Amino acid sequence: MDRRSFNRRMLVGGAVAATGVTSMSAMAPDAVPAENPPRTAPAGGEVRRITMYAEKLPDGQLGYGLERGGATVPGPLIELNEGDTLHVDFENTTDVAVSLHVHGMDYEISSDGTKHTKSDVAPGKKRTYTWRTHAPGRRKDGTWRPGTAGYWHYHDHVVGTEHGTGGLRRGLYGAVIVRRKGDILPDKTCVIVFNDMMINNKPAHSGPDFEATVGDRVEFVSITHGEYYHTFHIHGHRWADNRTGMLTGPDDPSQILDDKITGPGDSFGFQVIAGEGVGAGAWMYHCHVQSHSDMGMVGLFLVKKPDGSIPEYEPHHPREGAARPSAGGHH
Ligand SMILES: [Cu+2]
Repeated sequence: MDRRSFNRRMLVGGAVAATGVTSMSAMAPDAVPAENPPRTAPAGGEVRRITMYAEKLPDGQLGYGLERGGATVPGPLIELNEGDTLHVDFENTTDVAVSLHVHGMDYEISSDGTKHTKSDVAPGKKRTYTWRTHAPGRRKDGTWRPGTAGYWHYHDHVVGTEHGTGGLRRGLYGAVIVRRKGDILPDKTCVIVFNDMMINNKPAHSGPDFEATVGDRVEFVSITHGEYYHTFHIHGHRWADNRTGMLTGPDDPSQILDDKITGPGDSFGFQVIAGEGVGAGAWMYHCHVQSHSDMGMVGLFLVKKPDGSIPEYEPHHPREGAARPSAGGHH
């Protein structure tokens, strides 16, 4: 026990005598042994290699995928641990030059994914992009160097314009999560990209919806692209405005939010326990800019009871995974 939590327990203990509550219930939450501790991220340091394809989708959108014919919008979720290196063997199967540009990682200029550095990929060609990550630590001059851990994203930087405006518009984007040793791992991750007036490039008023069962630890990654600012809001659930979206303990001063402003290029993430304190339901998430929500920037977080039912819910549009004109997938 460090000095800070020791002092806290002492203070709480003092209050016990005054109020007469039992010492167990008054104990600082971090002092109570966890009954069923969640899985946590291991230390990084691995060198990994994946193949990624840029493809044209049947509806004219563009997507990234980990196998031929498997491209989705958003692209595949990439998860790393601080210290990992990722080599992405990238193949462009489309008829325009495409690139892979990432936020937050350490990479040499040759992996920038931009036209002026000639790190884009012509139609039919291949290129390897290398992303590195690192744990936090002290620099030689004594200042603190932050680690790579965070909710980041990758996208095209060359289709349409030298900023990839056309590629982003057509779906060339995805999420990267870098975890720190000890970070709590979720049961599932949902990636939600506000891109102009669309969510994950789906038509207005058509989700995407995400499913979970009460008690699941669900991670949300919010990414924004395009021309507008948005506000990400979810009903019935809250998060902490810090790196992981979760409080580290009773003294973590991070603000608790259920709505966050987000602009082009931004990303953040958080975890919730589905239905915690509120139960099952079709919990809406949406952009809270009123005209944007009215225009259909809305989806559902479908939290089921253990028996699979969702109270007060009548599906009014195709469920996630159901046949739709768009071939885009999501997590
Ligand atoms: Cu909006």
